[in-house]
Amino acid sequence: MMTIEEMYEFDLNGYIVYPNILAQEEVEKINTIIDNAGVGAKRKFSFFHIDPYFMELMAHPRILGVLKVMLGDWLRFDHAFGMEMGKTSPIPEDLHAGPLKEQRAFFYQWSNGHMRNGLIKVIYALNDVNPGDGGFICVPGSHKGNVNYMPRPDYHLVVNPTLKAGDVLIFTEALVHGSRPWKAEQRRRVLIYSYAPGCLAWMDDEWCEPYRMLAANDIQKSLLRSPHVNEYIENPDLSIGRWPRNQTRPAVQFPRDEYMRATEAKHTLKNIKHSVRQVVNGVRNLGQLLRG
Ligand SMILES: O=C(O)CCC(=O)C(=O)O
Repeated sequence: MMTIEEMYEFDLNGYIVYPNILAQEEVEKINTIIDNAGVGAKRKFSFFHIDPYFMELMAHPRILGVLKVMLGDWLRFDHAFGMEMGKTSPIPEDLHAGPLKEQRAFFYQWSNGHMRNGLIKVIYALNDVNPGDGGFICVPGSHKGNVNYMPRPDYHLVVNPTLKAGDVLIFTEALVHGSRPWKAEQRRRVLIYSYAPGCLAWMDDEWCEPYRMLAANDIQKSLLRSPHVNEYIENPDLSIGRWPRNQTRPAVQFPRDEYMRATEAKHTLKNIKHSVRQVVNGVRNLGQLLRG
């Protein structure tokens, strides 16, 4: 659900911040998972394979309520990635997207009293963003622009929204947006989940394929379905992923592909190395104890 004030704000700006969606303990938990998995050191990183928590986040009930208003009940998950930046990271300053780019796939429209978007991105902030820190930037209102002009990142109308760790910033890809180099001492880390109307895809469907086997419930499975039009009846009473009465969901076997096998092998190797290190340390400590 979105309140009328939230819809007004999103319609005006093309983005909206929902504060405190994640509690501080959840933020700490996510940061610890990412630190322990050692994936966050890259500027852009994948995270679904490291912990089931990230699938739960894909189907965050409060955020899904908002997405249903923005994309319709038949919405689907499209792709996700994490981003990490430090003060010295070589981040090129950029602005991209907008309603006139990419074959106009990033549309923002209203019809029949409903809002519709071609692609929505949900940014989970995992640290505070104070004024001037950098990170996400955008041109508010540009999702409704009609003039084919891409401003430079230092353009006077560009904003760099401030956030608290645990806040969620949702924007339409029709918004002209991008990144600014990170200036704060503390590193920047975000998780970005993208969603599309059920019949559309931005990313090649193969992207979701390895993750389908990780879905733990019907809502997660349904969000990971491939893009298609179906005889799904838009009905606000149906929760996402529920199929209309008299229609049963086909049983789909999600194949384990090379990616998942490679990921699992990498993790098994890491665990073995960890166990070996523990044994070596144990033997070393025992030796010291016996000698001392
Ligand atoms: O958060 C950022 O730094 C930019 C994200 C972005 O440009 C995107 O998701 O398309």
